[in-house]
Amino acid sequence: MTTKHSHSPEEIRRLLRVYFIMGSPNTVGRPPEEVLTEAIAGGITLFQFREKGPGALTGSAKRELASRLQSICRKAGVPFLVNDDTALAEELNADGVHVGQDDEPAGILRSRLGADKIIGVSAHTLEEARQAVLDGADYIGVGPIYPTSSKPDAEEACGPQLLTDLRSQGIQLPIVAIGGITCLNAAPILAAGANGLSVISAIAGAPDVRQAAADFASLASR
Ligand code: TZP
Ligand code: ICP
Ligand code: MG
Repeated sequence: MTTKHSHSPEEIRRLLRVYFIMGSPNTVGRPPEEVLTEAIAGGITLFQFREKGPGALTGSAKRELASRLQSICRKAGVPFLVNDDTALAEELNADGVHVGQDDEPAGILRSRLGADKIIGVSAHTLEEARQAVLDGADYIGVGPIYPTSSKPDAEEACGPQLLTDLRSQGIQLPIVAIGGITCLNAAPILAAGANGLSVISAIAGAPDVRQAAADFASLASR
């Protein structure tokens, strides 16, 4: 059997603990560079550039923002992933990508990007989770756990129960939970078997971004 990924599951589980996702539509009037810098100071472990939604940048403006955010991550030693736009990820030599079920299949991405890139896939069912394992994904993103307003086309909230189910049916791949997560509702998610918390609005929209990230970091490293 060939090794499909070079990051160990232990390393991936550690990176998933506080997985911050952001694009310019998520920062409520503040420069994304500033918000990312504060989130890093608070202790985020992984970053995903997701430039989607009302007013999202495209073309060179998107690429330039991505490149600035990538530099901020690189200086801090926080891996930089790109959502969906695998061409942009390749152009920037990003640390990895996160794709949904309607995007390029993870198995094809794995062959193209190589073993050392981090590949994450959204999964909503046991079957999708099993396929992600076969495709050589490093982790799956499971959700929305709770209702969210950050993704208008999100599926119905699944609750922490889906995490319990995936674990009890033998899925051992690192899992990050997503969707409507706050510090107040995160405990049952971790108890149900998620390795980390993926968050947009509870960090990007927080009155004190650094403190919000730090609060998640202390929850997730327990
Ligand atoms: N995928 C499922 S829910 C979601 C995405 C991208 C949005 C998560 O955002 P928030 O603000 O943390 O609920
Ligand atoms: N999970 C993660 C980690 N990122 C996403 N963009 C998503 C699900 C939809
Ligand atoms: Mg997608």
